[in-house]
Amino acid sequence: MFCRQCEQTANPCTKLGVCGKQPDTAYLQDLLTYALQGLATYAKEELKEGKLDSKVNRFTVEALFSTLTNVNFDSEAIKNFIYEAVNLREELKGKGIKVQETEACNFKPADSLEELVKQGEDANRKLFHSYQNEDIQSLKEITLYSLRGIAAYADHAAILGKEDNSVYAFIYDALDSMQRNGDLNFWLNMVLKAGETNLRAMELLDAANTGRYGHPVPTAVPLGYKKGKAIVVSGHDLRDLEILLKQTEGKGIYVYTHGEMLPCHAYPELKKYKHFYGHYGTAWQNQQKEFAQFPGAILMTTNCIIRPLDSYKDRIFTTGVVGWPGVKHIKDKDFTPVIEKALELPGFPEDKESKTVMVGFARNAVLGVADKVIELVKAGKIRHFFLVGGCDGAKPGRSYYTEFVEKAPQDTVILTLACGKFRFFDKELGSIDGIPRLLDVGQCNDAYSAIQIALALSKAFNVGVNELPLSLILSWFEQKAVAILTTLLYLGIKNIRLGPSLPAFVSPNVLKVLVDNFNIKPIKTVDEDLKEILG
Ligand code: FSO
Ligand code: SF4
Repeated sequence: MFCRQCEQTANPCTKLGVCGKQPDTAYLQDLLTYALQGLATYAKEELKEGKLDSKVNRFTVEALFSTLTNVNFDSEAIKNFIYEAVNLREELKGKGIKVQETEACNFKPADSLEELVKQGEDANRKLFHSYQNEDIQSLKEITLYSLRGIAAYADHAAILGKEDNSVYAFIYDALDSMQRNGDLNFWLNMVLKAGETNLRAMELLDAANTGRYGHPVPTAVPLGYKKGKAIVVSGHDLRDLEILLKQTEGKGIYVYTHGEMLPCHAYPELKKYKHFYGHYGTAWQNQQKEFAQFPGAILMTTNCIIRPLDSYKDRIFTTGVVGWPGVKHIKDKDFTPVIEKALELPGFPEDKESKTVMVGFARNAVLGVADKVIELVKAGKIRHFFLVGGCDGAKPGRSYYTEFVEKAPQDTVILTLACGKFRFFDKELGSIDGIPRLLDVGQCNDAYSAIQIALALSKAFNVGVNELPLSLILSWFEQKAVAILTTLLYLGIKNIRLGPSLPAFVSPNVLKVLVDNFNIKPIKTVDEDLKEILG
């Protein structure tokens, strides 16, 4: 196998993914990507004509989402996606659409899993080793990983009924182009187009979430628990959580969030459920320890799942595009097996009171106090804003982000989002004239909200975003973060500090372009970076 799509890669992962992905599954995911390229060639034309069945759009984003880091480790599930991609391609072909065919247009999947894996080895060569130029390869990979991130956002939005053909059109175009010869400029443009498309996908998701569940409102979330039966929900999917809350109502079960589900407590239409109690645990990479101690059932709605330990393998469930071999998958959103499991298990023996954390500072809440914030900036009471956000992970270098927040001066405000916040989410940072110094904007899926806050501030101060007293201190791990990064580049945002290490798929020349044009910098030490930013 050859995989270097995430931050924890062994650069590349070749024998077994650091994430736990087996070589066979990795090859099948490569084959799926290849099959999707063949499908895209036809879907692209059919969409242009306005004749494409929406099932192809939905299928494509789900299939791409399944190849994102820490989503689907189940070879059987990936195999089914491959067959379905080819079926859909043949269906479109049968309509007589004229296309300029590529090899992938005629790919025939083998019958056995073993043979498919062999075909996957070939697909891997095509995807990662058949290039003349490492810079074009680098840009193609940035595009592919962004597509996976865009697909994740588009899938979440579509689940709640928000779609836009421009997003699908780009996905098909990029997948199709990957098999053709584009020069460096072509691929540089493609990366920026990915950023533009991702902005649209995130906008759709923001509209979907706030349209259905209301705008998040500042909310205190308990980190303790209540005596009684329990289910913990992880991942990112608000709809799954809503369905589970409805199905558990009146059953004597408390529902808790884990990881990226924490911000769900701030949505009016979710927080209204009395048995939606609090937050359990921290970020994804701590799940083995935390789930082992949780006395109830566990539901994974999206990334990031890691190898379930035997101690909880029989009480963890997956749904949506998530999969782990041998773990019970809920297909139809009937969560009865999860509920029955929770009722069988002991639950928490007694209440545990503990501190609370504040969530719900998404764009509507923050912009609601914009006048006050602007006043405080003008009065010199707020000197600077930092957006300390992004993914968490296991590497020791990630303590930089905790230290950064601890050392940020008292007259600065920290905006945060995504699972990286668990390194400091329960710190008491105080407030500045009633404005909390730590503002949780939401999930990584809410990056759109943070962008809107920055754009509104730049309008209020009548300066460009790059001239605002705002610095972006980002941590990345997987492909949603890659997509967000391309969006920031598309918006012309400069001086981003990125860590804990730079992506392995960015070639030295591509990095130079990013540094020269956008002044992207790797994180240094907290003291050096703070000194450089604040002068
Ligand atoms: Fe974290 Fe995982 Fe949300 Fe990522 S849970 S690391 S960017 O997949 O999705 O922030
Ligand atoms: Fe390695 Fe990351 Fe790929 Fe997993 S997703 S195999 S850890 S590069």
